[in-house]
Amino acid sequence: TSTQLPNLKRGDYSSLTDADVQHFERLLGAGGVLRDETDIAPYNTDWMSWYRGRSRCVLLPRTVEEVSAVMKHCFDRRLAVVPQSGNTGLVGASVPVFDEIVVSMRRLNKRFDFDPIPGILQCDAGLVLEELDTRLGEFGYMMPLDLGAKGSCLIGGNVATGAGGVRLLRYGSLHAHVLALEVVLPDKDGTVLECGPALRKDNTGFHESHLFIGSEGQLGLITQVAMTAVPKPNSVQVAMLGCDSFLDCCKVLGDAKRLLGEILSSFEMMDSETMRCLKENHGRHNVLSTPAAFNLLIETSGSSQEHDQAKLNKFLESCLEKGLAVDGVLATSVEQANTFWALRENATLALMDDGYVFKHDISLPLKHYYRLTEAVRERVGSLAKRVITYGHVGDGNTHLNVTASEFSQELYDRLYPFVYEWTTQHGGSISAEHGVGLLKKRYMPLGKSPAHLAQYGRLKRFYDPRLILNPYKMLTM
Ligand code: FAD
Ligand code: S2G
Ligand code: ZN
Repeated sequence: TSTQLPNLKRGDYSSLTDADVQHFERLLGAGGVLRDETDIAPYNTDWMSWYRGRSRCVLLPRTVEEVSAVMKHCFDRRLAVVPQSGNTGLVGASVPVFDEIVVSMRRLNKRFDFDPIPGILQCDAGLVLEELDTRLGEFGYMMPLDLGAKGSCLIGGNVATGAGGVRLLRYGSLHAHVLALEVVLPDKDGTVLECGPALRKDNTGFHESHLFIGSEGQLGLITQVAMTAVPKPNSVQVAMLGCDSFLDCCKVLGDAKRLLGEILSSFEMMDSETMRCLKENHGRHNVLSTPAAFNLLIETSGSSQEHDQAKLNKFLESCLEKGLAVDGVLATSVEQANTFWALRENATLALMDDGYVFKHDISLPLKHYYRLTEAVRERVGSLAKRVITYGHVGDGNTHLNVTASEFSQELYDRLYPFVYEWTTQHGGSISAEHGVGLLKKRYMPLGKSPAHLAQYGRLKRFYDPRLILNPYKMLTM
């Protein structure tokens, strides 16, 4: 792979035997065990094709009992395991490094229980995010998170990565919505851990469900999720605004929070390089007639079309009158609103047509948000084809992406560790929502004390005493 693999050597895990395979086939039935190289290939490679593992066995359990029996056997035999859901992760955390067994959750997708009075969902971890959103729509509800991978990612994977996305600004993170999890532990019994009842309030323990949010398959296999859904808004309005400076974007955000208040639901940004890439690679044109250095996508979600449209119109006019924006347009139809969102959602795909992409998912204090882009642009110069930045400005999450026609060690060395050192030196986090995985493992110590890292190591060993879950990633132990 062209992404630098830290010089890893295979741990002292057992190798798969025919006896193991027969045992798994007895547990899961023939359809639950993949051994054919072609069938296994998509489970060995991540979405970005940065990493390629050499797993010789993919298991697809259908029930928590099957997951438990599998983990009991893997513990007994000290077989390394990679939990996998939609395999849309962007840090190399969902695929094997060597011959780890992949335990795919995609067949654990039967249970869907929703109580529309409290708005509480209890479901199998293997349900696709978009399917959940659609099914909740029948009750006038929706999922509190939305991301470009919604058609493939599974809710168990979303919880395991602590996924953010474009609704976080309004509805908060998964920590605000997960009420309880069922998790299978990698121990001698394949313990099924019930992390609490599905209640809005339960103050009787250490709230360990939160430990598994963002745990990246390190601590246990999430098999059931209980979480709150949110009422589907009657009125969704979308506007695009063009700003000449990032400082103006920040002022617009401040005004949006004040003037749009409770109906503000998304505040995304695409810089001019992103718009150029969308046009050149995907033929998608900016909807603003005056091209701007920063293109904001602002969405409101409320209960009254008339009220919300008036509010958003008034807001746009105010930004233009104050000179904070050079151009602005309010979508007048759902189709037009979808065109605006298509710009933001296609940024990821459009930049991949450039060739090799160095991706970033970083949180920064807003005053530094775009300074990172400027510092990287200056540092890499003509080594990069493009330095483009889009992201969830509303919650300080930048997706700085650097493209080149192919992987270049020289460009890699100019970028790393510079990008992550700059980030932590400016009070940021090296991962805002995608996690750490393999991609950022070596930078985990940045901004974290040895005591902090040692604590993570103790927690890991407490839940995974034989270190069989998702080895080689995230933790520097
Ligand atoms: P996988 O990729 O299969 O697994 C992710 C991690 O979770 C791995 O470490 C895996 O071992 C672990 N895991 C998976 N299932 C379980 C389980 N049941 N129990 C325990 N561990 C498990 N992410 C965002 O946060 N915001 C975005 O806006 C966003 N946009 C994206 C857009 C595109 C086009 C793509 C390709 C990805 C995007 N992502 C985004 C990244 C990715 O979609 C998320 O990280 C998502 O939550 C991964 O879910 P998944 O089901 O694909 O999990
Ligand atoms: C997004 C995922 C893709 C990317 O689009 O919000 O989280 O390009 C990202 O990093
Ligand atoms: Zn994102």
